[in-house]
Amino acid sequence: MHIIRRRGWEVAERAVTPEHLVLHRRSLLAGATAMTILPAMGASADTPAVRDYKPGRPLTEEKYATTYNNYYEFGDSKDIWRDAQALKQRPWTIKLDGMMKQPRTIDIDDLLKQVSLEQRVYRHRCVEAWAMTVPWTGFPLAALLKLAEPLGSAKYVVFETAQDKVMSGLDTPLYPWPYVEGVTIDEAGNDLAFISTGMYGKPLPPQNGGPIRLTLPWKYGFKSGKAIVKISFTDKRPMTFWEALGPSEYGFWANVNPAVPHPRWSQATERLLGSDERVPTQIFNGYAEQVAALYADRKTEKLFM
Ligand SMILES: Nc1nc2c(c(=O)[nH]1)N[C@H]1C(S)=C(S)[C@@H](COP(=O)(O)O)O[C@H]1N2
Ligand SMILES: [Mo]
Repeated sequence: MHIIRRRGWEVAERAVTPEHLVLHRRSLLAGATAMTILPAMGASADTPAVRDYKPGRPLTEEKYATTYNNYYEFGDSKDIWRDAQALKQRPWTIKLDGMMKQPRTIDIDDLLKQVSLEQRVYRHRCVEAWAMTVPWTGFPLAALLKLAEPLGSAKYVVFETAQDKVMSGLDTPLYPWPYVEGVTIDEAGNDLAFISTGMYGKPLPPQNGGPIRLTLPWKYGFKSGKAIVKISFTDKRPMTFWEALGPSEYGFWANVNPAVPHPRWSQATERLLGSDERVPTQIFNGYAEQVAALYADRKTEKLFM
């Protein structure tokens, strides 16, 4: 059974879901479940209760979220979605290694059997000052930590993403491939930290990071690595792809903050994909209540770049 859990940070369903998505919601969710978990299961998805959370934004239309992408492995244009279809989504394995109880490689479908899927509507804020609001399907990163059993001495979780022959961008030697991102163990355990395997009630499209990506809604989008192939536990802070490229522009923490401009542009507002509307950017992308405590003892770090 596919249970949709709703919590305080989620945006009220009615406020964010265009009519046609509400109507097809049950079948879409059933579809995603069938594709990723139990092929024989019937459509038993519960329609979630509509609760009166603070007003959200409209969901970004699927056609915009799936055709305007950042995915440097496929090049530095936003128009990579066709090329990304060449990335095979199965078989797919993820190597778990480093400071953990039993390093191993797991098949994505075995992993999916060991977690319960849920849907979360999150705002996504790219450091380039565009934003989208997406219904993701997936599971909490905390559930993966529980399976992996990191040692008490591990302080960071590092995500390495795919390098495949269909990715023409890998030929650009300018970039420090592979794409690597990381968070602290505490950040990884926060309730908001999510692993996405679906979007809009369907399997995650390759251009959005299928078959499996990170989703960290309070950080700039580049922290959310696509097409994860390796997850490591370490006591050393990793050098990440964007920090290696431009340490004065992209740091390790990369928490969203409208008051801290990028060296080359303001972060005060953001453009909503699919419209020309600009809206104010919020600290921690509006998720301060859930994540601010993570940084209480880190006041001397460059938390917002
Ligand atoms: N492997 C990989 N992951 C990546 C990127 C990338 O270039 N390669 N770009 C990041 C950036 S900058 C953003 S804004 C988001 C974009 O996700 P979307 O295309 O699903 O909107 O993916 C992030 N994850
Ligand atoms: Mo981004």
